[in-house]
Amino acid sequence: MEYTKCWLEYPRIRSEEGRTLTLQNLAEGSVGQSAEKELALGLRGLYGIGLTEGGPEAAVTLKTDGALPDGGYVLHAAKGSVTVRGGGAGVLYGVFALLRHLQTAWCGWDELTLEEEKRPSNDLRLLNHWDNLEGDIERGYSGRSFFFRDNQILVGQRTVDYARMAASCGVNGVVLNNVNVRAAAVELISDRYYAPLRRIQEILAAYGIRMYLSVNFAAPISLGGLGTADPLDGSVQSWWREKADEIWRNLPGLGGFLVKADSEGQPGPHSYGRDQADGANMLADAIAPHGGRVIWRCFVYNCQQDWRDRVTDRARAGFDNFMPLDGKFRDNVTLQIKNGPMDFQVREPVSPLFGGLKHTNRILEVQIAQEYTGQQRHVCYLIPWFKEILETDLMCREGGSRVSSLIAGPNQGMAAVANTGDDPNWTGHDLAAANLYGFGRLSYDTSLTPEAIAREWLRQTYGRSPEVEETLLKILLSSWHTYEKYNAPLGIGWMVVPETHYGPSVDGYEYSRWGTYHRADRNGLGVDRTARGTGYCGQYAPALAAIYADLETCPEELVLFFHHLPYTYMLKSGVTVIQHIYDTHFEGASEAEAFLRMVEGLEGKLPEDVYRRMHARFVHQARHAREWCDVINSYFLRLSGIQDDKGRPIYA
Ligand code: GCV
Repeated sequence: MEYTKCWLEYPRIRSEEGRTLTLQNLAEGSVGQSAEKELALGLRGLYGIGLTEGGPEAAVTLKTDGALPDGGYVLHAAKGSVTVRGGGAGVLYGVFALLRHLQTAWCGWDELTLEEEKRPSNDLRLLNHWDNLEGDIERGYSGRSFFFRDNQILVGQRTVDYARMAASCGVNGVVLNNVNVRAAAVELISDRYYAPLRRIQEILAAYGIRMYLSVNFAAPISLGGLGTADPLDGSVQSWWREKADEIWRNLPGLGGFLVKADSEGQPGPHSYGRDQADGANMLADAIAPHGGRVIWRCFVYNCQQDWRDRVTDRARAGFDNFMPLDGKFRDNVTLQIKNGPMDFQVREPVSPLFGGLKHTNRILEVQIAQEYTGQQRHVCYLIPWFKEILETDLMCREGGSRVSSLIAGPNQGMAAVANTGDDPNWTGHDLAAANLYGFGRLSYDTSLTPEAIAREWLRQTYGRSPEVEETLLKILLSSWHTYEKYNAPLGIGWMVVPETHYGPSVDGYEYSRWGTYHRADRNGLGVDRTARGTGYCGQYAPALAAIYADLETCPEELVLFFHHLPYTYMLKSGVTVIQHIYDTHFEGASEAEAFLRMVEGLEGKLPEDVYRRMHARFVHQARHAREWCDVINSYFLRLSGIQDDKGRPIYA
């Protein structure tokens, strides 16, 4: 199927057809060759300029520089002469940066004047694919997998273009398969799949990307025929050691394993009375001789809760399970922690584990697959949200403890659950590609602003049209807040249809086993997570815990996450909780309607197929946002009996 190249289309800036530039390529290895290929592609597209081999006087020099850290680069451009020096993949990143600057400045080749030095903010910048071997994607909203189909591995030009896109925004690691490792996926670490996996690995490696695999903790049983997967059992340990030798013999350079253990039905060390460190360390020891890393997820909670039980609080689970183990993990283990304590809701506080852990490597896990944020049918540019998370100060260290600094440093970083599939535009909604691009850029450089990232992406994707750029920028930058307005109010989350996680269902999860409750009654709603309630607040450093526990200082957008409040409680914004619910839902729905009108103004200014795809999604979003508004407002009017003070239509 034909597909777009997203932001790597290289629309023509001006024609210099027939011109050639000399290139001296001193960049090493397959990454050096990719850097040259990408430069050639970019220059041909942007200007029609060709490249020819040159010597020391060449117009462009690419060079590996061992003094720079992996991924760092120095870029110098003046009067048509360009030098890019980089450490490891840095030379490739420098080339992509050069092409990006030419497009954002929208200037001729000779006109760019630039001195830029960059080092990645994060060591690990990972995409996690939840692709299944059968070809479906768990929580995938852009078609089917382009890695797997019918238990076969797909390798082709699309794999190469995927690697190009990922590298162009700074991604340096990719987990190919779903963390729920079932059926044939268990056999990814066997002879059945090594040969095609190696081909994918080589493609990724040429773009500075390490491949990782999700593995099943019980593989010694299902694959090895042992009677146990107990991490302290000698036969299990030697099975994994021998397996690791075999894996790395076949896939040298593999980054390591991603593991979801003791979570939502996946096996893990708890089944044997062992803790999470016992499990992670056993795997870490097996793969350490090969330089492998275990990325161990902290999404461990009781998904069989009784809704009648008001003491157990799912939000506490990550911290309660992992905090006592701080310092017990091997160096080649990194814990991967979801941004919030629940599960990728439109708004949550930052997980207290980021601040609590002092002696353990950490990765911040976010989700660009919009599971709870509109499933790539609603526009929801998530980079402002991720930026807010990175800037949150957890008040756990003298001199500042923003999340961005807590996850910086060796063997730490960021991971995103990917939003790609085999749709012709890769991400379902054309504008969802901004999340893919934006995650990479932000994880590479956490100082970037969401606006700067969006502008870069728009300019590279749609060329230079001020009207297109300003209109889509406005939509992107307000889209997360708009989505939040018509969703569950004030941080409480979870008012979605169970299973699909799409569309409003206020009580969908209220009487279920998932530990996700809003506790609404005729007087009020919210969960008391202060010391009087579940005590979750106490998992933060004392200064921050005090801020959340006090209604005077608790950030308003999270107030129902931390407190149970009457509908008549007066918020600092000057309206009651119930009036806030009505107002924001009406606002959200009319903003979605306004998005549609704005996009309609772009007819004839965007490529026709892009316009058609986008328009259909905005029509749906406007209608669906109205549905959200009406369901939520009607539910709370019926329950509270309190009228909207503006008298708008609500279906009592
Ligand atoms: C891959 C949520 C999703 C699941 C997902 C899980 C996880 O519960 O709904 O589909 O499983 O998170 O992050 O492991």
